[in-house]
Amino acid sequence: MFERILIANRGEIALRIIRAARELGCETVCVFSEADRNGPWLEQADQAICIGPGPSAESYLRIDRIISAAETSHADAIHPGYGFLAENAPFAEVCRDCNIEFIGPSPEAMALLGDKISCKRMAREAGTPIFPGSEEAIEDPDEALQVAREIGFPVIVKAAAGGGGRGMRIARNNDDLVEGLASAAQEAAAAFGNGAVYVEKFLEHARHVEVQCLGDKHGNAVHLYNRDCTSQRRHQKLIEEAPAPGVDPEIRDRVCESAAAMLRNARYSGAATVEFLMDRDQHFYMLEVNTRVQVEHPVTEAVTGVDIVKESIRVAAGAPLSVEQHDIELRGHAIECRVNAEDPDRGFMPQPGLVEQFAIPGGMGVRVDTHVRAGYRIPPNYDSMIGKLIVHAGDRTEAIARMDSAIGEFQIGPIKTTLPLHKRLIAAAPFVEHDFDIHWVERLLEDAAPVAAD
Ligand code: MV4
Repeated sequence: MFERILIANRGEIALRIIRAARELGCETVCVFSEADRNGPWLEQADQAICIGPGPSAESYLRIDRIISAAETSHADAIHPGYGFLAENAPFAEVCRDCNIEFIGPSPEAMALLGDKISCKRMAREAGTPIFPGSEEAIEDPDEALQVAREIGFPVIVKAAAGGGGRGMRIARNNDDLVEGLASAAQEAAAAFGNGAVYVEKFLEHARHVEVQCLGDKHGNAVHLYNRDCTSQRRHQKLIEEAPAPGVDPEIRDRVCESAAAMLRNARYSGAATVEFLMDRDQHFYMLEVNTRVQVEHPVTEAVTGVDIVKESIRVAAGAPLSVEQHDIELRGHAIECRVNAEDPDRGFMPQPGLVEQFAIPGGMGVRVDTHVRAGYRIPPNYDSMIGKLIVHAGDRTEAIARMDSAIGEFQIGPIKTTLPLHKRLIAAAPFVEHDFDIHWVERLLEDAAPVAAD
């Protein structure tokens, strides 16, 4: 096992990694920016090293400073968490060159799955369902038009290096397609330094269902079943749950096993999530693979009992997975609400500033992952997520009731948060009946009056 892990992240995920590392007997080193000088999570680390000013580009994204901090503190591993450098293959490569274990996949596996064209090829080979479309990068408009003739409109142009909704264009006719191809390629070249694009069938009404997987360095890969992340706004997830409701067990098992097979073929080590869209008839289509631990990992931990962060550290240290596929069973239902310091009544405007009141809910099946406490000042520099409220119960109906009760207990002020919106969302008919799609929250926000203050 590692002696000392450097955590190249901040906030709730830094705290989550500190807890896992401590349980495994590892010391922890946190790097932090000047804006995070008073971050409560830093008190829990064995050491904290300032690596620069508030802007991420001058601190949490500075590979040179993070590596220097690891070397001076004699850290033998780096956990990247999510965001920042978590899916940066060159960073994983620098770690390897410096003899520091990157807690995550090899740079090769990360690059293979990070490129959506090669990722789709891996899926095809593993029998993971994908959208019909081009198998390689599209070189000219005629190729794109030929693909569209074969699969039919609407189609979507996507950047091989894109993700999270960037570099996409929907095309409903030939003119759209020729235009979208050029603009997507141009945007991708500027944003990612890689202008490669591909074309696939576009699905209008879908649910976002993803499969949590874990791999080790001994050729093993398992899945921890699925999650539904359909409740989102502008590609920002709001509510996640496990398992995904309304998926027949036989279909679920087949898709989950195909996701694990894909990672096994990629010789993948660490935590990964294979994302899918699911249509009304439970047809699945792979979108992309996230090569990191995700924000929503706790709902899977709740229903499987597997500590995903501890497992990610253990496999990086060379241990085999502590679970085999047949050990992993689903128990009950879990829901997570992301608590963002944002005002839903004002276009989700971020609400940095002093948190004066912060009383968290508790009780059976209630988990709060947060780095915040009363007296903490939210810096304006970073993501607005200040915590996650996760509930676990016997079934989905009981989990919704438990979430409603827990939201009622949560008191945060004077800053505005997404909690009052969550209370409304979990009570709304489309959510209760899981008769929803990826646009349902945006539709509800357009239709309804502003959220009342709590
Ligand atoms: C799609 C799609 C429909 N058809 N691909 C958006 C983010 C990126 N991960 C892929 N995305 C989509 N890809 C095909 N072929 C619709 C989306 C999409 C979406 C996907 C998941 C969650 C929210 C979304 C919101 C808008 C569009």
